Amino acid sequence: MNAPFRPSDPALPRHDWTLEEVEALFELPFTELVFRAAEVHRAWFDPTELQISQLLSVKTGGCAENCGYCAQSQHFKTGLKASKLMEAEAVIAAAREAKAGGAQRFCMGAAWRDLKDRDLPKVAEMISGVKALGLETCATLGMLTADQAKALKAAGLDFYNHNLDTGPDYYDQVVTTRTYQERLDTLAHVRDAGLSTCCGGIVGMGETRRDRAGLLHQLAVLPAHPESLPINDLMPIPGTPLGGSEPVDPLEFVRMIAVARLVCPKSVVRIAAGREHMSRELQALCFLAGANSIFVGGRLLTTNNPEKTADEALLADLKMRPMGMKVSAPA
Ligand code: SAM
Ligand code: DTB
Ligand code: SF4
Repeated sequence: MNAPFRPSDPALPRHDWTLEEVEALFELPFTELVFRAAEVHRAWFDPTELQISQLLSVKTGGCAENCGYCAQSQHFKTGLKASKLMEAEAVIAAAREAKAGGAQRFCMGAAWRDLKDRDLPKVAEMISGVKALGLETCATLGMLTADQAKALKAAGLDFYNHNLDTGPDYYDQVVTTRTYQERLDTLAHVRDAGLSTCCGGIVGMGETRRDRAGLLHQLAVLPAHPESLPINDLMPIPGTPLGGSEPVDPLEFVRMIAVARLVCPKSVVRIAAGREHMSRELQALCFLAGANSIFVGGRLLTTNNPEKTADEALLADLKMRPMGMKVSAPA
């Protein structure tokens, strides 16, 4: 049998990318970049399909970290009301509703610097309850130890989200209460526990194109590319240091998606936060450039997301459908 790809095929995953190579992709003419990304997208995925996730903030606000973009940091006055960890039953009820609304994966987010062992039993109960509904499970709970990652896996967790957020050179402009290396360490525990990784970042925080390339380079040289790669367009939060950031050019956002697709060809690339302020045309261009996942439901963690009806109309108009759903036979 013939090998499906030549060794030099651009669709083959590589882990030896240099930062200069990633930067050079950003510099391609736009049409060339999007075309290349669309070709690679088709090598691994059906480009008419989208993975559908839904978020729930299971513990909101009061976080000890000082991430300059975040509504939930206790370092900034954002007017957000903090709340305690939700009861598992309420989380499972929300997941049931998300599933009925078409979500395939349910992602539980907590505003924690790190997971405390005392919270593990309740979190494990949520995860196993959501899993039992037949949903994929994802959690984002801050830093984990190796043992905590294993315990989450044993509870039925499929994905762990832990973003690198930006390139290593810009990181300390965004957050100073933790290091890049600490993020990488948690990602290693996640991989070692056999969990799938969800890891990406944010654009629109005043970073340069080199910083954006720096983030994607870091993801591309990980021992395993993240199974899920979320690209967030900053949701500016008044009261945070980055609340007044200049919005990033929408074409630059498309470039970010296309380069992510090229350097991590088998990753599911998500347009994560920011669709609320994106046109349908921009989203369609992102799907062409290799994005194949979205968050649905009118709410992300503390900010808004397009309403279900708007997304249903977008998918219908683009003739796209949820990943893995059978196309019905013509009558
Ligand atoms: N506390 C955990 C952590 O930081 O890993 C989990 C929750 S945190 C809110 C998850 C991710 O959401 C962040 O890493 C960041 O990439 C993204 N995020 C947070 N606030 C955002 C904003 N205002 N706009 C865009 N993305 C944001
Ligand atoms: C990710 O990359 N984006 C999501 C999820 N992973 C946890 C979070 C987006 C948060 C947007 C701002 C908010 O709603 O507070
Ligand atoms: Fe805390 Fe996560 Fe927000 Fe940073 S991004 S302040 S760690 S909730």
